[in-house]
Amino acid sequence: RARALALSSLLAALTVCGRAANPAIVDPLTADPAALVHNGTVYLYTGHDEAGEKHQGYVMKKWLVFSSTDMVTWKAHPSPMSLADFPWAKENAWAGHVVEKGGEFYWYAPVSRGGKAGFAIGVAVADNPLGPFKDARGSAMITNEMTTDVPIEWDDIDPAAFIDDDGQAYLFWGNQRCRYVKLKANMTEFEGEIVKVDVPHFTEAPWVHKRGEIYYLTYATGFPEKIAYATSKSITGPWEYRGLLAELAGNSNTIHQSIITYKGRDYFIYHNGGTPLGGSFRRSVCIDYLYYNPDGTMKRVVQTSE
Ligand code: FUB
Repeated sequence: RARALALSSLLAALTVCGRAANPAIVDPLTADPAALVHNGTVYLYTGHDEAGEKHQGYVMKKWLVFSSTDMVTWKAHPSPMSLADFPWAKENAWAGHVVEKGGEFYWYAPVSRGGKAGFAIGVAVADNPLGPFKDARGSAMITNEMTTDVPIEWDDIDPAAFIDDDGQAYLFWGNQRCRYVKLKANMTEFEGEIVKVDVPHFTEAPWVHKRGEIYYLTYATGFPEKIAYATSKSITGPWEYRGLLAELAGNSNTIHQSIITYKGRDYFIYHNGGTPLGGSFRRSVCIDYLYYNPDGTMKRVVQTSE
């Protein structure tokens, strides 16, 4: 019995990997956080940076999920989805986003189909936030062929879903150009035109949230990236540029933010290259507080290490 108890505490310790400092998760290496608050728990979906210390380029084959009820202690769960779950994908399990609708969890994920086919965005579904998630369509929902005005293979990445107060869901995404499209009620198909979003100096990583009557569109700008934001009275715009929200992330060209409110506090969740062997391709999730001004604008995020 003593041995069994020791083993179970060892297993418990192995699955708890958060800490009250930044980076908040140091092992495994995690990137592109997308947080979801559901039934009193925060689910943190991330990519997994697998590049070796000297490797210059992303090596990302699966996604990870962690959960917390205090934003400090993060429990690691088995990987809920990998490239293999999208048979039409070849590589690059990049920045995804999970939302809940009608008791189902929809994970919008960009993956590369290889070569000129470029990136595409698929959607997987699960009946609980920890998965396992299964390809909901058997094919990509958004493809490079639909957005030929930006002649690069990686412009259809970084999906961010948003469900408005009337239940209508939207998918935002993009690199170099931000776009959105309305989703059908089934969440796995879109309807209507793909619309270009007019915000300045857009690099990638859109994230949309609403607070009170104000819609916020935060996104990466420049390269190395900072985070800028715009506000609107409507999810469909027009968007008013509001300036920078966050500066460069330490030792990483990208920062990829996620914003949530949890237990009365606002959080800015992002990644940096802050572990001893970290860098742009070996990133780690960080968490800092986010503060609003009385007029609804956001204060510049102070990135902390402790
Ligand atoms: O992790 C791969 C890419 O790096 C993401 O899609 C971008 O947002 C940037 O974080």
